[in-house]
Amino acid sequence: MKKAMSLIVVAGVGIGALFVSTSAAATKPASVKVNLTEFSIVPDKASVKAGRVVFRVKNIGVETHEMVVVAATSPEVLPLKPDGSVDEAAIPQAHKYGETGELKVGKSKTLVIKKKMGPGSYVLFCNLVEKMPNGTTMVHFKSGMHTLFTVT
Ligand SMILES: [Cu+2]
Repeated sequence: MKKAMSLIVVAGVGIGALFVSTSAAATKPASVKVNLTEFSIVPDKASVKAGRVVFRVKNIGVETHEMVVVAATSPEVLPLKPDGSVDEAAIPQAHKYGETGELKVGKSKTLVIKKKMGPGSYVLFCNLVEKMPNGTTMVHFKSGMHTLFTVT
């Protein structure tokens, strides 16, 4: 009887250890480095496995930029404002995954996506609209500052 008890305890510890190591692997987020410049968004990998994702975003350009993450099949399907920037208010909350906010030249930000990213297509984009001294605007999204990102 005593022997049987200790066997059960050992088995229990074994299962516990297995569970801990499996869940640790599952919660370790995928890490993606992203460079922002005029006018492109360049991740160091085009896809990651589904789950937690962390974007390490750096502005290597000469102007302020940002990065917004939304679920979408392509940049072309995103709703636009008349000026050609993305109408973020028209994107369902469920499709929004986070954003860095404005990053000045040379600045970095670690964007931890709070929701798990499921398999599918996402668009990373900069939605800044600059007012130029001559009164015109420079719309970063319209200038091509977006890229498709895949979660498998
Ligand atoms: Cu930008």
